[in-house]
Amino acid sequence: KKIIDGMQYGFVPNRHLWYFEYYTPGNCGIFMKMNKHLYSAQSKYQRIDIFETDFFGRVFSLDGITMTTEKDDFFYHEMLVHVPMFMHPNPKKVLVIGGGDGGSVREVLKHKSVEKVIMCEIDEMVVEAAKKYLPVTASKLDDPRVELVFEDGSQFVRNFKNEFDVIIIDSTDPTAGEGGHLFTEDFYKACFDALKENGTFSAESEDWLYDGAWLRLAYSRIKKVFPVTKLYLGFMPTYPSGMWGYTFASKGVDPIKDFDPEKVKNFGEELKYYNEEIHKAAFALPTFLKKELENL
Ligand code: AAT
Repeated sequence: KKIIDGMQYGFVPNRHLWYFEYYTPGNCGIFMKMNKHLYSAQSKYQRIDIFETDFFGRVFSLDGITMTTEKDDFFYHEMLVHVPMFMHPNPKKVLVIGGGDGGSVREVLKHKSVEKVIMCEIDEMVVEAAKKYLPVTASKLDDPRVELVFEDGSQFVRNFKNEFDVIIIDSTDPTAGEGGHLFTEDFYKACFDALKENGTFSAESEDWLYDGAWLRLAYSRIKKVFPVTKLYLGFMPTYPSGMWGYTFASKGVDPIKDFDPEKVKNFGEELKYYNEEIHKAAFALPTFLKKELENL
């Protein structure tokens, strides 16, 4: 009886493959039972894997770190994208840096005002693999409003001054691949310069529990550059600790005082995570985190 129950829940270790991701500093992590390996390659920048699981659907990982799963991709992409998008009065031109799976671009294009999105992803092989094996996430990468650029985003953004309405940093961890370039003060300054006067910005900023040092560093560096800088949080089941940090920044717009909930209520496009209550709630921080940020 026990063995049959075990098999039903997948607890028989030797009849399938397992994926393990080790969290910083290496003594805990997440594991998933894999059904099938779909794609595996070593690009110039990183190892790319896409596989199928019963529970999370298709999973995309870089250097053994989970980037996207079909089950919870909307938790992350909706929070990263809609907070800065709704804080802009009329976003027309948007720059996404990283985000090769296409999830952020898909969310940006839900905003009808958008005329052009440039996605600058360093690794062309990620985009090719996503188009082939992650159709749900990559669904809008062929949209005519999208321009794909394959370059280091930290350099690319320096080509622009006063150009974008919204800039979104959908980058890998600072310790992985080429992600570190997207966590420097210099880079954030270049983003500031590339944004128009009422421009808004968001950046994935890691988690407090395992990667707190990076969260604090990202936040404090962005704060040095932008007059308005606010950390916000969202649930993200398949990222370390499940509580994910994002930083909102702007040249003046305040994400709470200047927020118009009616815009979200009347949006007309399907959103599964983000709504007007979540927008406000996401900026409420637990005491320990609030205190830490006050001292930065
Ligand atoms: N939306 C999926 C989530 C990601 S993917 C981040 C992407 O950033 C990767 O495809 C990677 O190739 C790209 N990238 C890394 N460095 C650069 C760079 N310097 N310029 C442009 N693109 C870059 C992020 C998940 C967060 C991790 C959670 N632990």
